[in-house]
Amino acid sequence: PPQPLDAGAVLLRGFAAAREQEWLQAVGRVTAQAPFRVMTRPGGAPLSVAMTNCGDWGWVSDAQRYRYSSTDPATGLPWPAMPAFMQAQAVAAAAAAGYPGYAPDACLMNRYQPGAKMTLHRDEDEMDWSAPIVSVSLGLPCTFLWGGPTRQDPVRRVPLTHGDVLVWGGPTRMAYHGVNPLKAGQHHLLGAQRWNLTFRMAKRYY
Ligand code: MD5
Ligand code: FE
Repeated sequence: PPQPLDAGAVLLRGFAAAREQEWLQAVGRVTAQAPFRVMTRPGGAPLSVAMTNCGDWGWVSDAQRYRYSSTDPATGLPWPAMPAFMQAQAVAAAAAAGYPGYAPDACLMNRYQPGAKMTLHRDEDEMDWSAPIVSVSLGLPCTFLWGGPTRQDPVRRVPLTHGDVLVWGGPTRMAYHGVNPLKAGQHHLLGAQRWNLTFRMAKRYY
């Protein structure tokens, strides 16, 4: 049985590795329609991670605020549909972690190149904070930072590698978390990149 990382948070090591080619194909289909792009954060500085989305809702940032949008601000078109394979795999991971009935309506896709990082934050733009988040890591390894309910809580360093899937629910859903700057390297499938796909229930109630 999978090991809990913390109350309600389960790390499924290698869960996505067996079907890596299908993951790559699905991401490729989405990014052909909605390419990875660097968004601006409130205030005006660029994020270091390039992002895109698929599904009914996409997480976007601009100089004003963070929000979920049903359309891609770059084109005004709806985000690409969530590929059935990705949706089914996210539902299977949630079920394996003890969360049946998962129904993600949003997938934020993050592309890290060497040096890109994500500073400590909480995911709080979703309507229902009780719905879990499923996070799939592909490509280069990273050091994930796993904190607690406040920014001041001590942080654990968790190595994440190609194919790892993390399911965050329950009391730790609102924990502070981040990603250390990506180290240079070459992955046999993705080259000098790490992709993280983050499935969420942005609008629907769980
Ligand atoms: C990443 N992305 O590796 C991480 C993985 C993001 C983000 O943090 O917001 O795009 S998702 C890890 C995550 C999500 C939701 C809750 C918690 C962790 N958590 O409670 O620790 O690009
Ligand atoms: Fe996050």
